[in-house]
Amino acid sequence: MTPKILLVNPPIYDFAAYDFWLKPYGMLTIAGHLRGKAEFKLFDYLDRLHPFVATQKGRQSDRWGRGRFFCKKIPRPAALGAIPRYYRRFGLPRDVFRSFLEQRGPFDFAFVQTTMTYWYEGVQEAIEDIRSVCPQTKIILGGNYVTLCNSHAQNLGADFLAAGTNLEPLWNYLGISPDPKQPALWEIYNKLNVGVLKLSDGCPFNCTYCSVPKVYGEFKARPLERSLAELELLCELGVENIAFYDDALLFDSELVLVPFLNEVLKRDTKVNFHTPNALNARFITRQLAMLMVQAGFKTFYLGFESDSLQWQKQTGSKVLYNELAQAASHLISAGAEPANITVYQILGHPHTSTGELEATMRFVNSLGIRGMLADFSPIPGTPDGDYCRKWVDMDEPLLHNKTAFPIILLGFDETNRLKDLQRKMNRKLKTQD
Ligand code: B12
Ligand code: SF4
Repeated sequence: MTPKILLVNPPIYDFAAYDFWLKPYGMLTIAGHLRGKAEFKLFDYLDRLHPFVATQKGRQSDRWGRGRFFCKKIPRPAALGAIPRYYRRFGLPRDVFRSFLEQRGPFDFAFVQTTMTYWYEGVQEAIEDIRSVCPQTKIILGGNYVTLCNSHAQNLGADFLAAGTNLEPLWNYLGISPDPKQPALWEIYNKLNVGVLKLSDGCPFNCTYCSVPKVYGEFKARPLERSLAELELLCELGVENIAFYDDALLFDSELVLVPFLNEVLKRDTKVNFHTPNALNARFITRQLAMLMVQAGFKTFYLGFESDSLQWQKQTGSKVLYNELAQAASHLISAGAEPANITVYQILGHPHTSTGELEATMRFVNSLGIRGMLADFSPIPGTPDGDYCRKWVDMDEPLLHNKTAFPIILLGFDETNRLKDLQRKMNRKLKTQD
């Protein structure tokens, strides 16, 4: 008999959350590998095209498909009690999920996506509801939280944890053999305007604040044919905006991104591409910038963190200030709108001084492009995350929260001052968003 599998993307409990092209891509990828071998149902609490959200005010998408989630204020959990900001639950209401379970259940398995380590409260809520309405269902968790906080995740009450990238134990548990040539299961959405692609896994760098090198190992390209089939599927479903979730989208571009984009142009595919997970400016040549703009890239997020050479050297030398300046100039000459080029600068990193951060902000501003403060989230198992045990209990994932950590390190007033300064600098650019 074909097994019945429920796919769940849980609600988010956090100080802030915004639909910045958020999709449960790991889970959809796994479900895609099982296409035709199971009967799937999806409940995505963060789906802003769900009929419930359509009835709410102010939830419409911007021109690139981003927007605000439905949310409710809730009390802060004890671990975050000292952070003076409102805490919220983002996503569809709990009773909408419970009636979905009553009407569509029972299920043999439930896959639950986990993402940020500090979002586990939403995962806990979803597990509780599945357990109470469909007690026979075997609950399977996978994704970042399970991989980085495995022993914590074991206490959440799931039946199976799919940690890391080796999926053999999962296929054995399900008793189904996968077809890895299949694209992600995007057709499970009733309505879709945003999609995600990932052309590669891993990253050749080894930044001291990042978990990717340890989790994914060496950089590897994904099969081009599968990515092109996935792009075609997304376009057939009416998707207009696609975000890349690659960690090193521009690495080995002659072998990975360039052939993909050449094919996009050859097929005359009309879609807007976005890079919320940051590009490495070092790899943006004049030619690559032109190809990206021509193929439909609309927003460019560049990972910079700091203009200090000392800081870069200490953390992995990802990118240097002159490389950022050159990339910005190539992108602008290629026709990218300066207002759509944004540079991430790390706020609340334990080795960055406030003076250094302000200098970085001024440098980025002098290039005529936008800066965005990327609040530092300490990640367990990374050198910088482990160093943060000096300030927080890293065994409590709520304390990896990106809003909380800079406040704990720098104080509330100083964090707000830096955020205001960034807003002022961006306003001065006199560019439109
Ligand atoms: C895309 C991405 C984002 C997106 C949002 C993604 C989302 N849907 O929410 C954006 C750009 C918005 C983002 C923002 C941030 N991110 Co981010 N992001 C990622 C990235 C690149 C992918 C996450 C993802 O979707 N993975 C799923 C897919 C793409 O992975 P996959 O390889 O196909 O999955 C395989 C397995 O893992 C498994 N699997 C995965 N999911 C599932 C689910 C099930 C059910 C099963 C069975 C299996 C399974 O199967 C797959 C096949 O092999 C990761 C790094 C990484 N490579 O994982 C960082 C990462 C999750 N982000 C991180 C960070 C630090 C951030 C920011 C804090 C950065 C900042 N300072 O602003 C913010 C936080 C945002 C917030 N609101 O709090 C950290 C984690 C932090 C933490 N404490 O958890 C990571 C790990 C990167 C890092 N530096 O180490 N991020
Ligand atoms: S370049 Fe980016 S993905 Fe790679 S290790 Fe550094 S922060 Fe992580």
